Amino acid sequence: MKPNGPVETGFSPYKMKNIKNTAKFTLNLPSPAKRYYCHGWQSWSLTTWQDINQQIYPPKPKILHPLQTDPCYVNEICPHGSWIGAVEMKNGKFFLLGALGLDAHVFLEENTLVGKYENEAGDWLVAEGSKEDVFAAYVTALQETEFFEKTRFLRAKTPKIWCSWYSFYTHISKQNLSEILHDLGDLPFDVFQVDDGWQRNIGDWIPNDKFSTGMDAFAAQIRRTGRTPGIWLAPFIVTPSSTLFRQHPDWLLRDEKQNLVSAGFNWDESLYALDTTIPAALEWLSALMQKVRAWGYDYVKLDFLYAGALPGDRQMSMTREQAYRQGLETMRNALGDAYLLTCGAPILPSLGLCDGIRIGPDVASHWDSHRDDVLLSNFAIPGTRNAIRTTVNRLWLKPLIHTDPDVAYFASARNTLTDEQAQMLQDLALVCDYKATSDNPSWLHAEECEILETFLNAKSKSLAEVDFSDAMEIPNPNWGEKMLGHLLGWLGSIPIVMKFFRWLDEKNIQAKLDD
Ligand code: 9PG
Repeated sequence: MKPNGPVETGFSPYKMKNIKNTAKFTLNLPSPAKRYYCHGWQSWSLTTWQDINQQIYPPKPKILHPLQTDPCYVNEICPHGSWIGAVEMKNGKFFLLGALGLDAHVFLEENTLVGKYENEAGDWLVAEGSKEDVFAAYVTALQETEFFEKTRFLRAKTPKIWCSWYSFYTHISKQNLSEILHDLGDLPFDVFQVDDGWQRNIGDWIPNDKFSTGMDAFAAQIRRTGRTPGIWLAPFIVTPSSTLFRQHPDWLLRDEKQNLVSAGFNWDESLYALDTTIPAALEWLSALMQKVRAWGYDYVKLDFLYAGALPGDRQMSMTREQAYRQGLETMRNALGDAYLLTCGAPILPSLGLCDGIRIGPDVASHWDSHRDDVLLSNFAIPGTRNAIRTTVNRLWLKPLIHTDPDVAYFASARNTLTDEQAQMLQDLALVCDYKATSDNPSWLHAEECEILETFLNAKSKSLAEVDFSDAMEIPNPNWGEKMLGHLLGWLGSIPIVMKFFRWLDEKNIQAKLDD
């Protein structure tokens, strides 16, 4: 890495400039900026316009850092983000510095935008102008990179999806999903997607007892209703209780001391990652994707993909995002012409290899949470306001890839969103032009069912038509809340406490299902 790259000072002469092969690029701003655009690393990571006078604290608990942020930069104090940084100046003008390669990060240090590649040198785009101009310039420059040699994956149409997650969570079975399949009637969904809950374990991608007749039989059942079968997997994650973990400890990502690299905590377990530079692991990934295609699934949601790009000491020498891309490309090739939706996925390294990408955290049947927002500063955790905020701030990606904002809600039962909040989420789907819901049709009143049908047939909306400002703010904790947050964050990093919170969530889900 060069110790010091070229330094650009002052305003124009350029409106847009390509900088070639530079490890560190510094752009001196003509005056202090008003707001900074922080771009999160993966689907769920916070993406927001940060007021220069506002501090955004690292999210808590720490145990979730690898799962929600780029753990390499989580403790940076200055405003920063992955691959791209932009500033809004007091005169209303914007400057943008964006990487045109992988493994890059941008920082605002006083009055300078600093872009750094982690290992090698790479290209940058600098743009100056209106907000629309600078993001459009970045999109155009990205389209000219090697990511887009494979443009065959930008399909003309986005599918309309019924997804099992936000009504059943892991409580799916052949029986309850068969009922939904029936109850959906003539509603114009293209895809019926089975989410988390069908598999034996995270790593053991074979059907569990709730799908004892096999995933191929269930795909055939979906197909008979005229819909495309969809399925969820988290192929880069391995949990300690899985058979894969026991059989292939040599496939797991390790650090320099040969300790396992944490990929966070979920499903009541520690998460670990596959090293996607290991040929045998790649073969396994390829065979897994061929298997789900052979079962009959033509829409595949690959989740928790960030695990493939965590920092670690990989078997073959390549950067972490190159390793991720190699793993994803292997699966893409094995999936053939199936629709591939990536989720929990690093944004830039996924471009060109998938059809769609989730561009925000999960929605939830609630708007916000004092615990998560104010005490824990965690804006990547499931919550409708968090989902809208990050998704709206990533809409510039739309010309590059299908942008999935997650599902919209139509049922007022088992849901605490106000009509306006539910409407905002529906409008977001129309702005993204990506429509999905998990609503159980039997929870919908006749009028809600009509609204759902109208939504599925509606044409897309432009960003200018909808006011998302209620979702944009980042709440600021006071001193007492910060202290309480530290205590809660510390407690939350103890697995048993996490398990307790999860037990509470589960009780809540069960109560809704029994209702
Ligand atoms: C299945 C789910 C759904 C969902 C995905 C993903 O921050 N978190 O702890 C966190 C947990 C789960 C999660 C996202 C974030 O959800 O986005 O649509 O498929 O997995 O387990």
